[in-house]
Amino acid sequence: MSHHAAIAGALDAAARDAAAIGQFSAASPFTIDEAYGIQAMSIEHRCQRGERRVGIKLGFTSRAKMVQMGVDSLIWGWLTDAMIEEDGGRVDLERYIHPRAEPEVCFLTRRDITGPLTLLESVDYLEAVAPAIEIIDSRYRDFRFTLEDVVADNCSSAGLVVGPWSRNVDVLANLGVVLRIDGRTRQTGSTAAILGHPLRSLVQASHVLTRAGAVLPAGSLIMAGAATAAEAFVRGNHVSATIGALGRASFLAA
Ligand code: 0L1
Ligand code: MG
Repeated sequence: MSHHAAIAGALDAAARDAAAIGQFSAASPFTIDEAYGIQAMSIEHRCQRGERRVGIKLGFTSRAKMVQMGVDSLIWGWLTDAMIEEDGGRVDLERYIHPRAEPEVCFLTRRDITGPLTLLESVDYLEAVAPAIEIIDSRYRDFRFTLEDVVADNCSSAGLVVGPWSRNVDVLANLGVVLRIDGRTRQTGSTAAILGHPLRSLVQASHVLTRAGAVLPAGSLIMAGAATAAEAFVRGNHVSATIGALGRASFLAA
């Protein structure tokens, strides 16, 4: 087994068992392209266990997230069906190591994305939009990593809660974003913080997929990236995200 395959196996096991591990890139550096290769191998392990790819997530699409994690590049990872948590339901913390919640916009696509899109074209690829919460959960101890390490770790993808779908695509430019834990406001922001406009995440998604040689089928989810920093939560917390006119997504950590 190659060294990169061994890293992919270790990251997959850490996610499956919700057990933190150390970083890899300090001891044996790898490039960003190699990190995406490791990510692909690690997702393949999930698919072999019966999980299905349902979309992708973009990360670090806002300054708030870049500053929080000390990086300056947009990254992306895969979402699988096993990551979907019920809106308004209970999220079982046994599945997670040290989860954090971040408010996001989620897109549902209506056409296959087979190549790079312009901003104007991107609207035509949208079926619906929803308020959402991404639950990120780095597999690395203390939530610390290099850019290469986090990409290899599928960009900390762990869970997502998607609120009510609507066709409210025209209002996305500057919606108020509020993340609450137990009713107390913990983060506020605007959808304008997501690359200037959340639709730009769709454009970026088309570019990263093209670079990866991947086609995203119609009916896929795209998480646009957080407008604010992420917040840690613990058992018993009620977590909600409100995204202006899109509405609210929420869960109880159990
Ligand atoms: O914005 C993001 O979803 C980035 C996720 C990867 C980094 C992190 O764990 O914060
Ligand atoms: Mg995110």
